Amino acid sequence: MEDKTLWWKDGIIYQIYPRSFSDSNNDGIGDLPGITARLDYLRDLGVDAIWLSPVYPSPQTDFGYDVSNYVDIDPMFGSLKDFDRLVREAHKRDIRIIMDLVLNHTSDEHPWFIQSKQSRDNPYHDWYIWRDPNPRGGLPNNWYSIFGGKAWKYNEVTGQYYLHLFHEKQPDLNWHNPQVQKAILDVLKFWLERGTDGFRLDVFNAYFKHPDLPDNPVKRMGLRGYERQDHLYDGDQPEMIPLLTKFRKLLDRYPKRYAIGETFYSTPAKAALYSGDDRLHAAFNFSLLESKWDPRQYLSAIIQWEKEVGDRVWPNYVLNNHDQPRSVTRWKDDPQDRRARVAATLLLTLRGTPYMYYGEEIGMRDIKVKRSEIMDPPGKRYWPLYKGRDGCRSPMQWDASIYSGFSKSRPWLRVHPEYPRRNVSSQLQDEHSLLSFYKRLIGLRRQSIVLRRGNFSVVEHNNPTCLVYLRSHAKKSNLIALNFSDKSQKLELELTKGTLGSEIFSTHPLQKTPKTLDTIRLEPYQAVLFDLTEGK
Ligand code: TEU
Ligand code: CA
Repeated sequence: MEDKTLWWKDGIIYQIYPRSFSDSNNDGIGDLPGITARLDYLRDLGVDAIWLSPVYPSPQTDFGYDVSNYVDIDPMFGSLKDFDRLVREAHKRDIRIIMDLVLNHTSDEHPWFIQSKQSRDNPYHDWYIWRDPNPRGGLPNNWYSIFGGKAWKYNEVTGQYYLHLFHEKQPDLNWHNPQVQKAILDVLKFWLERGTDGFRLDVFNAYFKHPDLPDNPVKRMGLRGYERQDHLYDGDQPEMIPLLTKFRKLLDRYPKRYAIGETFYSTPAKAALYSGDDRLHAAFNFSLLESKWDPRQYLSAIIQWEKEVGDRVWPNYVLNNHDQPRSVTRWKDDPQDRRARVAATLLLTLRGTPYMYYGEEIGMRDIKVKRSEIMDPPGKRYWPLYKGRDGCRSPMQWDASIYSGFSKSRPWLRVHPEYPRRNVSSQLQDEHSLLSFYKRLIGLRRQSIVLRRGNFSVVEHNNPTCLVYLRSHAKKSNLIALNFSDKSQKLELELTKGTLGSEIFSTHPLQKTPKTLDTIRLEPYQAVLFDLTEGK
């Protein structure tokens, strides 16, 4: 019997950026009823869970990552009733709902902070990180904000500075205060009781700062001040693990719940450290997202991750999210989505939970944003060296009608101009589209224990054009061969000499008859799966 509580091991998780997915009331901003109306699409695509970027009340300075109330829904997105309906309707379709919890900081408009800044003896004062000016009248230490400038903002009323690792409208919570911890555990409970299936924890490993707030060592060059420091004291403190254990104990009181952390300045080692039976189920490793279009880079990222997780931790893989340029835009030069297909095959045949980002399945590209149109705070600050994250957050391209069927009014960000050609509706009708490709691939993964649970092993090291690996489970194994180049390639593998293999999936027309795999010929950008089980 398969253990059904481990849905998150088998499942595919689809990230929705709610502002941009589907707008039900035509105010130009996506919302919860909009998402509910699209659930059949997501079920047919074959995803197992949706991660919703934040939908809580928020001044929207960082588009929801600045929360002013953790236990409600922003009217812009709907109501708690709409949320309950979304959960109900999703569950009917066997889709789970994962909420994004932004707990490193709140909005400065959160009632806790409004209290906190009133006076030094306000009961909420110690809920945030306050410091007197240093004796020479300057900032408490040398820390920077990731979004630009120093991490400290002066408050006249109390004569103190508060810490903000992100925007000054995102003050950092004081996790050393037990009352903060208790209040946040109550937030988790609130959503668990409402039937939420799990959480994505925003920059969780930054919650704790060293209690003495020492200066960070300064290092090499970098665009932002933040990048020119070694982050010894403003993240990854030892208090993190016991806190995660508390979170986990709470989650384990409810059946089948899951939590993944957004590892801030992630490395495979860090992501593995924070995951396990007594801490998070998973922590993000972004090494695929950070790899260049080179099979050796992808392979070494996978090998390193496999080594870190061993069989203690379950891996996860990400090609896209709301903070980085979309994969097809990063790779450039992919007019026929050939790279997109190779990468999709990789994502969906690796050992680990695949994460998808809305629109990835139709190959959405980033929009170009003019300076006057920039919405994202770090983009405003660093233009033109860094243009911010608006590019990957454009409205979902549903069909060829006005505003791509996302809304009947002008959306908050521009729709990508290629939407009349690239949209869900047209790709659903075309069996050769990227969307149809994703659906077939997801379908294959869903019914294959080898792909979902099998071991991973490398077949070819140091191949500059092809990525080749094996997935095996019990007596079954699949060989996966991906040609990253626009030339055909020939593989002569020790491992498959004299072995019979039958193609079970390919970007190219399937060769039905099994053949010996003494040499494997790959067409340009071909991705192919062989079943090695028969004929052995
Ligand atoms: O992101 C962490 C983060 O700061 C980076 O991914 C950042 O977006 C990148 O360096 C570009 O500046 C999380 C959320 O995913 C992000 O959307 C939020 O803005 C941030 O935390 C603050 O909550
Ligand atoms: Ca709306």
